[in-house]
Amino acid sequence: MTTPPTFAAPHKRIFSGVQPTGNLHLGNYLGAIRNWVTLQEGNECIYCMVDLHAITVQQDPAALRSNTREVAASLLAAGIDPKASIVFVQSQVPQHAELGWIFNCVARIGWLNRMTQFKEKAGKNRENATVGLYVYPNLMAADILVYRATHVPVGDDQRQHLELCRDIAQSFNSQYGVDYFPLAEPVIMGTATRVMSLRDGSAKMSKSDASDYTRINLVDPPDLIAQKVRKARTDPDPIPGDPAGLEARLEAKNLVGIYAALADKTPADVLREFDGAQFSKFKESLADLAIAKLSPITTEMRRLLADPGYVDGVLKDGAQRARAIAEPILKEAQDIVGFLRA
Ligand code: AQP
Repeated sequence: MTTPPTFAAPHKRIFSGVQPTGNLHLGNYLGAIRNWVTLQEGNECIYCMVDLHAITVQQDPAALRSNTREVAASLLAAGIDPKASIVFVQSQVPQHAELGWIFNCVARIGWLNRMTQFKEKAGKNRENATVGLYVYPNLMAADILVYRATHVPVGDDQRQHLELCRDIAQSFNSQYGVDYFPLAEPVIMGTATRVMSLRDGSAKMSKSDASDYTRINLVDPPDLIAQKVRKARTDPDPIPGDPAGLEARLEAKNLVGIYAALADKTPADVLREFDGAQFSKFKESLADLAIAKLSPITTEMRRLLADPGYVDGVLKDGAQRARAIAEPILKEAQDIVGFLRA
């Protein structure tokens, strides 16, 4: 019997991705990007525009290209430093898709059948969903493991996919008798916020929602932000003095949560400050705060987008650095699987 190869344990490395399916919104910012900026301090971070994931639902090619550049510009404008972190586009690093195929042959259909996001995104007409949407979590596992990343900042909505990534790593390791892929840990950020739609407190704020009034985009000018906040759905009751008063008031709770996240306060602090105020008054303060926090990002983003050559250059450099890490890892994985080397 041959002894299985041994590998040095992977060092701490953070990976996360965002779909270039539209303009980034306040949910992406408060739930993810803001934390990615913080994580750069003292960590090796890899941040990716996941265009292979984006095409699991139909995309207009020209829009996909411009959204990819815009999302990259938003990350840079929000404070992702392309010298400290690796920022790149998934399709420019083919090792993701190659490892993804190996994982298609490790993951089990039963595991994918349990993924709630597939059920939500496929909707009633599941037979008509793409195969790509179904195997999306296998590719997400490859995104993480092609760097042997150990930590992944994920929103609540992605937790189940990260669990699947751990199952795939464990199954690969045990199937081939190696200790190769790490079981990536979620990075729980104290300030991570789940931001809901401005029109429906039970649905998450989303890039692909048909109505633009459900979300605040990072590119929105101040007057549009103010208008969206003014039109946000609420109820007729005033602001309660403590969090118990927000139970079953989903839209009110969402707006208070957004204010708290933007102001770096707890919802309880915000409720104490606005106890008894009408929502019309609270919305004015919320709009002012959102404009103050987002305007510098929007301005920087517009500056960057006026120079697409710069953004493309950052992405090209990022893809080169990403490939330099991913290539030897994919080769090792292929050796483990038993592929004949070219
Ligand atoms: N509403 C949200 N609140 C908090 N965090 C959110 N994220 C997305 N929406 C919210 C987090 O942002 C990161 C990038 O997400 P994504 O673009 O890869 O995909 P998504 O979660 O599917 O985001 P969208 O906006 O809903 O896109 P579409 O409409 O294309 O599906 C992730 O960390 C996510 O948790």
